Amino acid sequence: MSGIILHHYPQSPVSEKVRVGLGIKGLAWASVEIPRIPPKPLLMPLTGGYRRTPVMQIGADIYCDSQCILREIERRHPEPTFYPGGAAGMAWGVGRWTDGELFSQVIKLVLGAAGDALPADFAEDRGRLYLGPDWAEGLERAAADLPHIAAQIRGQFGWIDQRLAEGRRFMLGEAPGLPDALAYYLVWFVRGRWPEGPGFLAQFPALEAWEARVRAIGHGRPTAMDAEAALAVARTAQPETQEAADAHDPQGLAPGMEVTIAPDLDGGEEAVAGTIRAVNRETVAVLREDPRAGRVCVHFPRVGYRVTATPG
Ligand SMILES: N[C@@H](CCC(=O)N[C@@H](CS)C(=O)NCC(=O)O)C(=O)O
Repeated sequence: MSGIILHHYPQSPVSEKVRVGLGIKGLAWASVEIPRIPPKPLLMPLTGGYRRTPVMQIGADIYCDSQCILREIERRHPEPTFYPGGAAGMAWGVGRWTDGELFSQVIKLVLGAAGDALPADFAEDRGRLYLGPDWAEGLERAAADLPHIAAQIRGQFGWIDQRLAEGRRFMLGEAPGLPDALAYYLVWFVRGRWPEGPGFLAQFPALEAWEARVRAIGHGRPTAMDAEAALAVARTAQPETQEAADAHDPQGLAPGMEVTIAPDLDGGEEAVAGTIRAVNRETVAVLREDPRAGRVCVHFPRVGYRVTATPG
């Protein structure tokens, strides 16, 4: 066993990205199904307030955000590599496009097209999360703007199709890698959650053939675990993360400092507080104590997250 516990739910597209990553690595992992909307009472003790999906746990180390999760999977299980052909830095840059602009357009398309069919609590939660406080108008605007949004996605899926039309089996060549997981989850979401998705995707033959190859990779070997058991794993383990400093940190962050960490731009309400344990240019990890989870170390990416020193 890899010791990996993934907290996720089947319909979550970002979780599908990580599940494909686990498939590429051929790993065995434990699967905890979490609620689709807050409260998430058995997950919050682990993350300290981060509510997005998925979250990875290994003992008492908790990894938030798919960027941080996939990087840690690569570190612990370097073979087969996520970067065939040596594409490491470039592959993460691709992620800023797929998880940024492209992800928000796909979300707008799916939510806008679903309109009144969305359950009210789900619409409010996701509306607020992705469209901000004026989410109700945002949803109406998206519903009225679907042809434009689809045109934006069409152009970008066209880039993926072009890349694959050149005879590559996967984005980087013969072997699957990180860019496949990064692009696949959005295609999976458009196909499964937008009623017009299958017809839309039929205009991209190379993309569809690749999609079938990525689907065939599967998800590795998941085994169901219940959330209480995962909490017990955290409680009985100690964080494995060693103290680490970074002399060049632009914010002067260092082990021992009290900070809060939240998704940049829109994540104020889900800030996680803790004491820095390790910091480098790509990740920051904080220690926190929780009555149910014990002492845990929670890891975040630097890119896309804001770390704020706690005053005093
Ligand atoms: N940047 C995050 C985004 C995660 C994200 O937005 N996940 C969606 C589900 S696919 C989410 O959290 N939705 C709200 C929820 O599950 O409570 C990542 O890469 O992990």
